[in-house]
Amino acid sequence: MTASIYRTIGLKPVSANAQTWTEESVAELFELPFNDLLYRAQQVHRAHFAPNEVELATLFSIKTGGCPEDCAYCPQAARYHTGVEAGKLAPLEQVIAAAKQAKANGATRFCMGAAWREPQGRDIGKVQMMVSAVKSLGMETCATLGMLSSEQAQQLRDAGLDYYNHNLDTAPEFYGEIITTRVYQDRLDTLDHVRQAGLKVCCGGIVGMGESRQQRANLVAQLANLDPYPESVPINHLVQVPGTPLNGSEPLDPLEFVRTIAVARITMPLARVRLSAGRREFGEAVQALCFLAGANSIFYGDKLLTTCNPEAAADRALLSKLGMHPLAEGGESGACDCGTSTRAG
Ligand code: SAM
Ligand code: DTB
Ligand code: SF4
Repeated sequence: MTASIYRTIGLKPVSANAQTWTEESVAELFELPFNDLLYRAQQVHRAHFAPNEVELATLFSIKTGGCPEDCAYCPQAARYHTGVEAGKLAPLEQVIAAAKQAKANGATRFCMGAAWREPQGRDIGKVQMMVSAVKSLGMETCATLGMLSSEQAQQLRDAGLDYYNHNLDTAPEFYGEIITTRVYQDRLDTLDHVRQAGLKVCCGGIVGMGESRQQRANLVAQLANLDPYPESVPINHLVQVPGTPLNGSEPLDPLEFVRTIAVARITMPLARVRLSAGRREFGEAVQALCFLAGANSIFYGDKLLTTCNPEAAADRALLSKLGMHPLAEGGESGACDCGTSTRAG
């Protein structure tokens, strides 16, 4: 972001990783007239990214269900009766086959998710083999396995992992309403271990869990104040699953979701902001607004971890209708309006 653009949009010029966002300043962004907010977000977006390019990331559940944690949104927590069966760790060949399929469909990133509180014993060694195999296909690799020690993070890095996904999920003051089996600081500690190991950070949250607008702003402030802020920021819309405590929550106004994307874009200009879980319920027009607000990544493929995502063919049709195209293999195009380089992410 050049200083001139910050003047244009009324924000102070700062270096990408050194700005502190107060909760008030983020809340002020949320309060802007919708058109003003989207205009600002689009300006920031165009300063750093090719405006019509979107990253396609495919998720694969390497270990489903049976999780000991109590995350109130999650269909994979053993304590809720959601119909998700606890499975074993997927065999390596199955993971490779899924990654090859994802690549053939046009995804450039493959994200492996496990319903663990944290990896145990020999788990990391097995995931290392998956990471190396997927990496050798020429895909970017991401994993989300729960809490990590410094050593585990380093082992994943050594295997060729590019990104580690670990979400803050919500604002610190709302967190206790959603999860009681681990605390916010545990999440921050894992993010530190991931950074120290030289991995790129994928970290975001979920909206639509009954939090207030101020709490949405506080989540974004937490993310934007990580130093440096994450390279990837998944913004999930709660997928309501029968059997979970959050099933039946008051639905979030979709325009409020769009605002959250826009505020994430403005506060984390170089991050890849991912329109993540829960977009199937939105329809095309709201998704188009999310792209206008600066989202430039989606989960792509008919399934997320255990719930449905829009069908890949429908996504291709939507992108085509919008004149958007997938990010090519090999990463960032670097193309943007202002000529500054983009940060991988
Ligand atoms: N077990 C690991 C952990 O929790 O860190 C990794 C997998 S967990 C499923 C990854 C993330 O998925 C969660 O942090 C949460 O943000 C998101 N997620 C899970 N269930 C969701 C739901 N029903 N709606 C939206 N996002 C959800
Ligand atoms: C993230 O932020 N969202 C993804 C990914 N990271 C691992 C997971 C969404 C899960 C949605 C519920 C399910 O399919 O089980
Ligand atoms: Fe377990 Fe992760 Fe689901 Fe929480 S979000 S219950 S840690 S799988």
